[in-house]
Amino acid sequence: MKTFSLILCALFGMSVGCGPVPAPEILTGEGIVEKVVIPDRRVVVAHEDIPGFMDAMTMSFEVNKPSLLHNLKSGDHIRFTLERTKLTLYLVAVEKIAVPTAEGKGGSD
Ligand SMILES: [Cu+2]
Repeated sequence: MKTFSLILCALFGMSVGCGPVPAPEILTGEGIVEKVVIPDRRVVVAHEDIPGFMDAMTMSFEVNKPSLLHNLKSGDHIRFTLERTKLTLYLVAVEKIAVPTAEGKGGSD
């Protein structure tokens, strides 16, 4: 099968276990921000299932750019993008998503 895999490498030149630096796998998920830890470049997220990767859980993600954390706070509902390699897992993009609140009365602060 080695030959077969080499042929795939030649044809596609990507992550079939041949290149020195395999392309990262891109995954997306959704969740609720529990905590933002700026000094550690981390955000703790209660995330939903990430199909093919993880079940729903609360965990900490390292971001590749600290600026990704600037607009986040506890309670934000987010959609995020992860870049995963054999050795690393980084959160590389995040956007807030609006969540319709069941009891939203447009409260006045
Ligand atoms: Cu997880």
